Amino acid sequence: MAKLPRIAATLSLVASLFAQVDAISKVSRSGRYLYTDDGTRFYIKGVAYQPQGTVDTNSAFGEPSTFIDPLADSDGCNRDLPFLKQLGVNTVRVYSVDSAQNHDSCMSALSGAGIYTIIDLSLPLNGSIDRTSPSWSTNILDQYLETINVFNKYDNVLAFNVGNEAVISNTTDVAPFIKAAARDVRSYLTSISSSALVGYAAIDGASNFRVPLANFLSCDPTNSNSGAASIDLYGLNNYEWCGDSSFEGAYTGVEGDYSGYNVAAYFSEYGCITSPPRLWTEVGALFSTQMSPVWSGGIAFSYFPASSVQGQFGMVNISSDGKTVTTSADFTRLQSQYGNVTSPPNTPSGGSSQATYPSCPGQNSSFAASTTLPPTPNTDACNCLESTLGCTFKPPTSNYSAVVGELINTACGLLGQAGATCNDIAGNGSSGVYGPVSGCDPTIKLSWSMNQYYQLQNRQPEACQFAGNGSVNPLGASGTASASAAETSCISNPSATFTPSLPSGISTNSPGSSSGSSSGSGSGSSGSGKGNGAVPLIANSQALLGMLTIVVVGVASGIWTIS
Ligand SMILES: *[C@@H]1O[C@H](CO)[C@@H](O)[C@H](O)[C@H]1NC(C)=O
Ligand SMILES: *[C@@H]1O[C@H](CO)[C@@H](O)[C@H](O)[C@H]1NC(C)=O
Ligand SMILES: *[C@@H]1O[C@H](CO)[C@@H](O)[C@H](O)[C@H]1NC(C)=O
Ligand SMILES: *[C@@H]1O[C@H](CO)[C@@H](O)[C@H](O)[C@H]1NC(C)=O
Ligand SMILES: *[C@@H]1O[C@H](CO)[C@@H](O)[C@H](O)[C@H]1NC(C)=O
Ligand SMILES: *[C@@H]1O[C@H](CO)[C@@H](O)[C@H](O)[C@H]1NC(C)=O
Ligand SMILES: *[C@@H]1O[C@H](CO)[C@@H](O)[C@H](O)[C@H]1NC(C)=O
Ligand SMILES: CC(=O)N[C@H]1CO[C@H](CO)[C@@H](O)[C@@H]1O
Repeated sequence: MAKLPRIAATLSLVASLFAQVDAISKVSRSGRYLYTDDGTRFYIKGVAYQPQGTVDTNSAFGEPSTFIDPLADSDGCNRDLPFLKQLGVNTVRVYSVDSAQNHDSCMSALSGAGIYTIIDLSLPLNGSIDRTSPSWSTNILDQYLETINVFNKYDNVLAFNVGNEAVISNTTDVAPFIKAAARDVRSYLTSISSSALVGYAAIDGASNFRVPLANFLSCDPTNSNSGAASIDLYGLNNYEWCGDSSFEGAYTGVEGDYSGYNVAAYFSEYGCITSPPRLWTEVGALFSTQMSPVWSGGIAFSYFPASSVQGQFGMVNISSDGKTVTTSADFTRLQSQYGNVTSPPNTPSGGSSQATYPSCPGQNSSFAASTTLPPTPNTDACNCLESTLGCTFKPPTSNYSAVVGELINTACGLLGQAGATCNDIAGNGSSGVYGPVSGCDPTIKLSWSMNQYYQLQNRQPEACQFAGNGSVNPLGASGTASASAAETSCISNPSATFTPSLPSGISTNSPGSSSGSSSGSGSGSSGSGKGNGAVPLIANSQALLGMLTIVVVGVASGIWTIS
């Protein structure tokens, strides 16, 4: 983690918001542990803090299709703050935030109460790396950077998570996309002198994929002990301790699995509900010398009501007028347990841990991730390419997310019939092969595939119709050779990694209390045709029309999942 101080302007802004209280300490990682500025080990004593969105009933993991940003709801924060203080938490985890909203009030209130935030950068559906058809593309990168940009001015952001449960046992080929996201987010944070940690929250499961995944996310693919593509903070969503278990009964496995781990680790969710009542006796174990060599605390799930097929996880109810909080016995028991965590083990002392970044785990039948990562999504290169296309996607409505996948399916099917492929827009985290256009926005991938077909059909106007979704660009390339040359010219270094920057038009002076962020900012639609409706997707290069569902516009990976 960069040790650079936050910029002075940021400090003075935040300090002025609550000059009466001591500023919250910066937390940084040294090796596998977290420390506050005075060198004391920092443990996450946290609770998940997000009202549950509308659950997508098509989702195997109970993932929501909408979200409510709790950090943009100042009344809600004011209502909840006394209860968060009562619970004794020092951290809340928030699963999705809206970068177009103002978060000053909540963030200041939390900071004033000594409460850090762990912010997940993903959004439901189109705003996350899709585990069924992953890509690390400009639309997701831009969304992540916009959120970071908005939260960078606050002094109580502990970490930004680049994903939650995106990698499951049979989708370990998604891991390179997550690691690329961590690499680019880390690089961006360094460029803006942010000390926030880069995190990922992993699903629990068999150790034969869970452990290599953890090692993969914190390894150095270049074998030079570099942390450039490493996470800082590994989260495990762990529900193993049920009822009144014991360290021996619940946690010896995970303690052993991560005993040699090189970066900080915590339980990004915990709190089993299968043997009610929840006694929260795992808190005693988690903050003991048995667990402290590996773990730096955890996030109890969940403050707000949250239901899964397993049952109800919430600890409070909110009245229908949104004004009153009713706490449950669950809440009281967790409060009592957290209240007893007064001085968790303070070893090793600050600064004594050296960062090491081991080589990456090899591929085998239970772990498919290649150490060749996707390149940094390159907006300029993608926009350049788009301008050269002779046939492009012209969305008939602003709500085109549903049709993009279907149309890529159609276009790639036509290309397959014509003996061509969609390889250039595809990426494969198992082979480590990423097409030059694979990091572009889905709409540009679609335009690319429409144009390929149009060029192959000798630019007959009807080859660009796509039932009214295509539009001929008279200035575009004429001929397949010309199109190919234009692509090579625009995307001159298809495997480049670099420090990404905010999309143009986004101010680095993030929305302040007075500027009133307009709904047109943030991840809304922009002139370049990205934004609203962009969906992560992939095309199978060999598919033939009518034989396969080529494009999987799948359920977004783990925005909020309860395993
Ligand atoms: C992976 O497993 C899930 C269930 O755990 C299943 O729904 C999904 O279809 C599987 N995906 C693949 C690519 O096999
Ligand atoms: C694959 O390698 C990992 C270590 O990276 C190991 O934990 C796992 O058991 C291996 N899987 C198989 C099927 O051997
Ligand atoms: C919250 O509401 C649910 C559903 O009505 C109820 O089962 C539960 O007991 C309530 N909890 C509290 C703390 O009031
Ligand atoms: C907290 O500590 C007090 C004093 O040691 C003890 O009496 C109490 O049982 C503990 N509470 C829990 C929930 O462990
Ligand atoms: C967009 O279209 C999809 C599919 O046609 C539909 O499910 C969704 O509700 C629409 N969204 C809006 C905001 O109109
Ligand atoms: C990705 O590459 C692997 C290894 O080359 C291959 O087995 C797999 O079929 C490819 N996946 C797709 C979706 O093409
Ligand atoms: C665009 O493509 C979609 C999906 O194939 C199709 O339903 C629609 O009719 C097409 N045309 C227009 C004008 O939307
Ligand atoms: C990155 C992105 O495309 N985000 C969009 C996802 O969908 C929502 C709702 O339609 C839009 O508001 C976002 O801009």
